Amino acid sequence: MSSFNFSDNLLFLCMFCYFTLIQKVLSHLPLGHNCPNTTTYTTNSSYAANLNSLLSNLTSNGTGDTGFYNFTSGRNPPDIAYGLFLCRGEVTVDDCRECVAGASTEILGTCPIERRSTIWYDNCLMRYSNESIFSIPDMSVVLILSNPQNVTNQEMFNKTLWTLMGDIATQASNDQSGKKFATGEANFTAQQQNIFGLGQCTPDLNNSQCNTCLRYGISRLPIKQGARVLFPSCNIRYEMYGFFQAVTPPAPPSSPNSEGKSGISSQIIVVIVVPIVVSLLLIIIGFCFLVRKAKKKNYNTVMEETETNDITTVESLQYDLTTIQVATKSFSSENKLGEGGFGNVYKGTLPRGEEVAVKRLSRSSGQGAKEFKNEVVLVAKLQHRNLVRLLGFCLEREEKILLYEYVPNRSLDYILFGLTNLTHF
Ligand SMILES: *[C@@H]1O[C@H](CO)[C@@H](O)[C@H](O)[C@H]1NC(C)=O
Ligand SMILES: *[C@@H]1O[C@H](CO)[C@@H](O)[C@H](O)[C@H]1NC(C)=O
Ligand SMILES: *[C@@H]1O[C@H](CO)[C@@H](O)[C@H](O)[C@H]1NC(C)=O
Ligand SMILES: *[C@@H]1O[C@H](CO)[C@@H](O)[C@H](O)[C@H]1NC(C)=O
Ligand SMILES: *[C@@H]1O[C@H](CO)[C@@H](O)[C@H](O)[C@H]1NC(C)=O
Ligand SMILES: *[C@@H]1O[C@H](CO)[C@@H](O)[C@H](O)[C@H]1NC(C)=O
Ligand SMILES: *[C@@H]1O[C@H](CO)[C@@H](O)[C@H](O)[C@H]1NC(C)=O
Ligand SMILES: *[C@@H]1O[C@H](CO)[C@@H](O)[C@H](O)[C@H]1NC(C)=O
Ligand SMILES: *[C@@H]1O[C@H](CO)[C@@H](O)[C@H](O)[C@H]1NC(C)=O
Ligand SMILES: CC(=O)N[C@H]1CO[C@H](CO)[C@@H](O)[C@@H]1O
Repeated sequence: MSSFNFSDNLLFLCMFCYFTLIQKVLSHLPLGHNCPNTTTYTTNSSYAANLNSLLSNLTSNGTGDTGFYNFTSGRNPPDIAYGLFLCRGEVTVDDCRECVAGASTEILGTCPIERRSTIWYDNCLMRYSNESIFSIPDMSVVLILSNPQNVTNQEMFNKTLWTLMGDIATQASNDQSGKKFATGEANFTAQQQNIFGLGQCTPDLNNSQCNTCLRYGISRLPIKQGARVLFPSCNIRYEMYGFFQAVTPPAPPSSPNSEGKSGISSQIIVVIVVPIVVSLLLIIIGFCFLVRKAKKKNYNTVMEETETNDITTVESLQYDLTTIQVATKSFSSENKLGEGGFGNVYKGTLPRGEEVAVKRLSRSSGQGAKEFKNEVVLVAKLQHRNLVRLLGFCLEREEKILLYEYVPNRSLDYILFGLTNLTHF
């Protein structure tokens, strides 16, 4: 039995073509940023000069093994720039440095004239201000990201989650290593799944400030299959998989079916069918996009208000590269299902046992990370029962990866039939 057939490959190919039409190159993607436009400076002011020197000092000192560094640039009060970065507790020195370097350029691109800015990444946080920000807990803005999937037994899940996150808050705020960082894991017996949690404060906060910040974050946590709450001074996160590097997720079960390696069988079919299917898909996806726009109020747009000014909420379809590497046994040839001009497809098993098809786009693709992500979110929302479901994506270290539902036996007819059906929805 072929475990992965032509039509699946074709669909990946088409999705990919669609992405390439719209996108350009970018590398690492911020989770969010905040910079109130009420605090602007002019580009030839001495604040600007101090800020530049601050950012280059932060970047050049991004090797500290605590993953945290604060710096003050300038002497004359109105123009002093205060800044810091914080890397996620367990990321390597290299990843930290890379993230900080990226952040220091991105933050000036995103917030070119604001005196006070914060930018959040998966691996790090960077912020600066014209007012001292050290040893002062700042929860004035919050970025909340959550997985759109609901949990089954919400009440029980919440109970387990609160216990776990409470322990993490206590641990992180009393962290003897000075990092103010803790991770933890709890069994959610109702689903026989583990919940993995993380909490971290900027280490300039004292224990009680850190604890207060983390607990405020916990009170803002959405109850979903994963969520993050990010403040300038602390952040918390939980997922149903081991997303931090300190914990290795359970080894994927040994996969016996590695025989189905034949992907595209006939070049002629490709030449004829691909353009047809691509155009069909483009038309249909474009159509769906219009439909979606028209029916927008039926989709839960995830913007939320807080008592403070700015808040952004984004649905998190993003998977960690580590998770995907574990799922595919580091893209082993044993897990390979097929290959095409745009990249290879692997079978993977997520920590919770879910089987997925992992499309690893080739590096030369010239994709725009931001557009890539937007499109993924869009396509994921346009799920249709006859289309291979897009589950998520990964954008990390030059990797662009799409995760699809794993469907062992699906014929081209089935997909074509599904597509024609789609026009009636
Ligand atoms: C600041 O942003 C708000 C909304 O985000 C906008 O209405 C306002 O015009 C902006 N002000 C300036 C000076 O750009
Ligand atoms: C920081 O900038 C804001 C807006 O420009 C200003 O109102 C505030 O007084 C400044 N703070 C200091 C300490 O200079
Ligand atoms: C730069 O500074 C000069 C004087 O210091 C000022 O006249 C000029 O308007 C400034 N330019 C900008 C773009 O702020
Ligand atoms: C660090 O900041 C100081 C001023 O505070 C500046 O003189 C120096 O050039 C900066 N270092 C780098 C690498 O930019
Ligand atoms: C870093 O922050 C501490 C307070 O937490 C402060 O005492 C120190 O001066 C800061 N360092 C720099 C270089 O600004
Ligand atoms: C999650 O549950 C809420 C109601 O509690 C519902 O409105 C929403 O559609 C559900 N979302 C998903 C993705 O199932
Ligand atoms: C979760 O539990 C906490 C404490 O038990 C409670 O304060 C909170 O409202 C609960 N959240 C939800 C969504 O049920
Ligand atoms: C979760 O349960 C499994 C077996 O049921 C056990 O091996 C594991 O240690 C438990 N983990 C925690 C954090 O309790
Ligand atoms: C932490 O800092 C706050 C404000 O700076 C202070 O009121 C509090 O006493 C400090 N707590 C400890 C345990 O040092
Ligand atoms: C504490 C520390 O390592 N500071 C260094 C930050 O970077 C500047 C410029 O490279 C050095 O001069 C500091 O010694």
